Amino acid sequence: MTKKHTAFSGIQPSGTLHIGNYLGAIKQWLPLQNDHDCIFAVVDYHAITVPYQPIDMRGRILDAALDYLAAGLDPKKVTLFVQSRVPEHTELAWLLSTVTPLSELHRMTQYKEKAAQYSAAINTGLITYPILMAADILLYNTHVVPVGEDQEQHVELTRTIARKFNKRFGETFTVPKVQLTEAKRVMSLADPTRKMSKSLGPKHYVALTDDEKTIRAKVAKAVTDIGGTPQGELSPGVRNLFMLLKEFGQTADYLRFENAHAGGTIKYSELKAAVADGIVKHLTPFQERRSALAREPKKIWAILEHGAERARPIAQKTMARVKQAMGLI
Ligand code: AQP
Repeated sequence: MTKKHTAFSGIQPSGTLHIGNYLGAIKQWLPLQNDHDCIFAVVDYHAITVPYQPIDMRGRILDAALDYLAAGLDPKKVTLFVQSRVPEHTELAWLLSTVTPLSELHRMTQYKEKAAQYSAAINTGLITYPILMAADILLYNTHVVPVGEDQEQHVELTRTIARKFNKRFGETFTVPKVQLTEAKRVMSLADPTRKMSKSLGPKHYVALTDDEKTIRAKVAKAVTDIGGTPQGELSPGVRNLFMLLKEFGQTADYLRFENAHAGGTIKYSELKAAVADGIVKHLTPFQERRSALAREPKKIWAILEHGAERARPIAQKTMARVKQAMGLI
């Protein structure tokens, strides 16, 4: 029997998950759980690289876990855990930092964006973040990393780190590959030239937990034509709405609006209504499952603890191999 390939991914408990996180990451985790060894983490150590309130953190971790489970991850099939419950993540990150060129970290787009966003509070963790992410991935002998496009550069760096380590200390790590979805970069509703992000603020995203009224209001206000779009091309906002319709709506509606756009008869208010209908229809059962799960927080913490117990021995085995390769044991 051939060994199953491993998939690893994570999401930061840095606020409400949104439809960008869902379409770019979580949606592709669902089929993977049937034919891969899946290890999915709530990466809390990553979330503390930007300002946050300690009192909120436990609740945010629980929220992220609820989102995973309500989206359809089956804890019997996948290993779900909180990153800080497996100390080998930070231990490996230190060892990997000794083979990671500092120049590579300075090149990372996410670092540059976050450093600009939090310019008054740039800490070292913000720049070493990709090394911790490489450790997250490499600890589990990961083959595929299903993420959104914004994380592609970090996975590329993980590959570089793995190759450098293998070259210097002998074959130790599996070199992982990134896996992207069709909706790999969902754009902000309020500023469609930027990626939909939790930290941009609520008007920029549709949260997985937004109620129908909020969803309709946010989509109705989505920016469409901003001028400067070349003739015959879709503006970033309209392209984003079409992508959302493709993901959440009916094919017949998509084709109808595509024709209307080509013929110059499209009404954006109608396009937005169809997009909102699709999102509401999709999120309603998700929110029902989430509410039911939220009634039993102890069960969710137990699932996460059980996941950490499953992850730990794999991580420990990798650490032993790494330390041996480096001459530390
Ligand atoms: N807009 C997006 N489109 C597609 N995929 C996305 N992802 C995030 N935004 C989009 C993917 O979701 C996964 C988890 O992301 P994360 O929470 O770990 O960090 P992030 O990429 O930094 O997400 P946010 O919303 O932008 O958070 P903040 O504002 O806190 O930084 C990843 O696979 C990511 O690619």
